Amino acid sequence: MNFELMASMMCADYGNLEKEVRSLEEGGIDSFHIDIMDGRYVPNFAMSLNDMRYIAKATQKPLDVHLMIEHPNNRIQLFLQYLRKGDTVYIHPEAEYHPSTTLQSIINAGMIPGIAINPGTSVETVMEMLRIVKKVLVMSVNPGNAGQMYLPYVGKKFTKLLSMTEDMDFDIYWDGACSADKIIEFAPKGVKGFVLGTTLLFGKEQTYGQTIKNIRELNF
Ligand code: S6P
Ligand code: MG
Repeated sequence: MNFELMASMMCADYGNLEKEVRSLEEGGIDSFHIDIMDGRYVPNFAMSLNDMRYIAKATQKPLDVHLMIEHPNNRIQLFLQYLRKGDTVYIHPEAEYHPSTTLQSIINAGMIPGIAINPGTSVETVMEMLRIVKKVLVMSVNPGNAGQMYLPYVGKKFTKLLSMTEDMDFDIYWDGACSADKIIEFAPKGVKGFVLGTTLLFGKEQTYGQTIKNIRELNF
């Protein structure tokens, strides 16, 4: 089964960031998920511009930049200048007056445009944007922190979005409390990729390589 695995870098060991990047690459991760926070849109500061820059320099793998900041359009060029074609930038539509303008800036810079949908945000409110973006990051926890519980009511939203991907031409990605049983259930249904954090990848006894291999060998 073909699906992508992204490492949630806010969960990495910052005392050994270069080693973390290398181990994840060697372990077979597909891309690096970068959770940018401003302490306003979400009640936390996880990663910021320099963390993203450093990881962009440290790897040739794609970055998956998840902007949890107010009014991303005001600062979008700061981030885009350090990214490469093939990197993805997700914004939260509620954080912007004119999210389609911000998405257009991402497209114009050559990056892949995405939106992140909070657990409490309904598909209906972002419908038009589904025609603009290539990726939809469905949050299965409230944004701001790693290590939270999966919110079961989000399952129905995946089902709804999965029925729309072909007509509207976007792919669906999972962010938050991703466990093996979720991959087993949702990868065959068409969820294209999964952000791995403390639930499955970080802070475990086994190496990243062993965990990633086990996930790829899951029995569907
Ligand atoms: C949450 C953030 C996520 C987390 C990820 C961590 O605001 O967008 O990307 O880093 O959910 O994974 P876990 O398994 O600790 O929930
Ligand atoms: Mg995220």
